[in-house]
Amino acid sequence: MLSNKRIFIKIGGSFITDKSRTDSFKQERVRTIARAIRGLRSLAEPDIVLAHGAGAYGHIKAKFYNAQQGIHPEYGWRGFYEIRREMTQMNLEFVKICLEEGLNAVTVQPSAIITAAGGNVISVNAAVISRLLDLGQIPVLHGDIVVDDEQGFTIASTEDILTALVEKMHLSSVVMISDVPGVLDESGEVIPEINPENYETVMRHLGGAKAADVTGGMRDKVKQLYQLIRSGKIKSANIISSNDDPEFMIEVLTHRRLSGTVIR
Ligand code: IP8
Repeated sequence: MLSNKRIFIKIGGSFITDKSRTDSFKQERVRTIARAIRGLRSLAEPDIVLAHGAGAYGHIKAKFYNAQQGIHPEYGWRGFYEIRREMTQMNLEFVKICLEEGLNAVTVQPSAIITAAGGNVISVNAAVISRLLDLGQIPVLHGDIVVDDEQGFTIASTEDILTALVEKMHLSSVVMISDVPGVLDESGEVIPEINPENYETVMRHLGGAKAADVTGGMRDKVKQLYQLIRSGKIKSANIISSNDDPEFMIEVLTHRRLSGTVIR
């Protein structure tokens, strides 16, 4: 059974879109995970904060407008508007499926509760997220473009948001659902555990992301999750993939079946 009661589940953007093509939302993948989460809630009733990456919707435009650096010398704020619109559209598709599958999912728009400075998230207002959890709802977050005190705007990845969020509220565990079955070693095998003994070696061989990804791909995820674990802010972190079977996902999420990479 679950050892933790408040889980942050991120569904990777590359898992639910094809990052090399715009408008490539993979509905059935979201549906499987939504069914698994509904099953999980009926079994163990954990609080869940659900999040999704930007995938093809945010990353392609973020790269084009160099949006991490803020106001563009030629395009000004256009990147901000377009990326906000893309993320709204993607999130709408995502939440629609969650609702169809019976999840009480409510979006909390990250750009309305987050500020950054110099490209780094500096504040998050977690009040509404906490309140929704207390009321038994599932807040939905996503990577976003956010206002930045120094450069107009910047990109906040889902992991940046998570890192800021744990300063404001208790989250016991994190599960990241990826397009790969876990963190892979040089020969393509899943690394079952990342801990202080092998962390440096793993980081050395983890490169950047495939396709358009402005927020650093797997290397950045492992780094941020490892820091959260080592600082004691979260107790467990898993990077897994999903198949088409919600029952399989429920077993993985309830730790009855081992899968992917655990970070300790
Ligand atoms: O997919 C990136 O979020 P991520 C957000 O969680 C944008 O890294 C808008 C590119």
